[in-house]
Formats: sequence, C-alpha cells, structure tokens
Amino acid sequence: MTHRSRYALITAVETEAYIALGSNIGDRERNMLQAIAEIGRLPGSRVTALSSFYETSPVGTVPQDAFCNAVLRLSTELDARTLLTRLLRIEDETFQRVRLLHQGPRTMDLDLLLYGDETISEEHLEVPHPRLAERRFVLQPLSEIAPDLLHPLLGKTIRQLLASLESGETVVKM
Ligand code: PH2
Ligand code: MG
Ligand code: MG
Repeated sequence: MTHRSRYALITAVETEAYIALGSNIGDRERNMLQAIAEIGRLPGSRVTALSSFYETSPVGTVPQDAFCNAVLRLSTELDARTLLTRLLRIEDETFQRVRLLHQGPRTMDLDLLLYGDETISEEHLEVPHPRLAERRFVLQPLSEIAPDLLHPLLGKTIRQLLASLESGETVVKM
C-alpha cells in the first residue's frame, strides 16, 4: 500500500470546488446569504473563500431583472455528483425554485463551475461548467478569489480568460 492510499483511508480527501450563485427574484442579497449558509452546512464541507456580490445585467434571450451573482470556494469531501445533487436540493427545498423558462428568472441558481482539476462529461454533470469562460458574471467574481487558477481544459488562468473576454455585460460590485 502506498503512503497516499494509506493516508486516504484515515483522512477524507478534500477537493476544492468553485460554485457560482445567482438570484434575480425576491430579496436577492438575502437569498445569496441563505444559500451560502446552506452550502457551508453540507456534510464534510466548508466555505473557504467568497467573492463580492455583483449586480449583473441578464445574459441570454429572456428579458428579466438584473441578477445578483457571486462565486465561492468550497473545500469538500463530497464527490462531484453528490455535491451537484445537494446543490439542486438547496435550489428546490430552500428556495422552492420553479423552472418555468430555460435560463429564465430564478430565486436561486447554484452552478458547479469547477471541481478540483477534474473534467467530467456526463448527461447532467459537465465540469468545468461549459459556459464558464464566456460569462463575465462568473469570471469577474471568480477572478477575485482565484485569479491564478488554471482552467483544466483551456489551459489558461481565470485572469487571462477575463482579460480576453469580449462581451458587453455589465458587472458591478454591489
Ligand atoms: N444565469 C442564467 C442566464 N443569464 N445572467 C446573469 N447576469 N446572471 C446569471 O446568473 C444568469 C444570467 C442562466 O443560468
Ligand atoms: Mg446558471
Ligand atoms: Mg443552474
């Protein structure tokens, strides 16, 4: 048995995951604070960094109110699939999220952006998040807490991705 496998048996291995939060219905800031608290209570997990909150113009084809967006880092013992399931459960149970329109307004959207340096491509789980590099409302808060993090597929840092982004989105610190 290697040192590493022996070590893994006695201590749970933690992975750094990055999660995007977004809300544009109700008391957005209150929703964000509540979601952060819920995420921090997940088993074997703790929030180790949190970006500022940003007011962002809605991206996509659905006309809707401005979002509040932020990104946090979670040190977690949960595997990616379990973590995703737990995030969706928070959307549903804590926020009674109703899915009326694809990319439409929501009380809370929790997206798994990155899970360590893993790349996962399954029907309901794609990591890194496929639209991560196109969205200023994600890259701006992410660059605040992890500017030098390498995107595992694009081989560029978050800072580089943000610098090369050409999009007219408005993203302003709240
Ligand atoms: N989420 C979407 C669609 N458009 N726009 C902003 N500004 N922020 C979001 O979180 C967002 C969006 C679908 O997930
Ligand atoms: Mg989303
Ligand atoms: Mg989502």
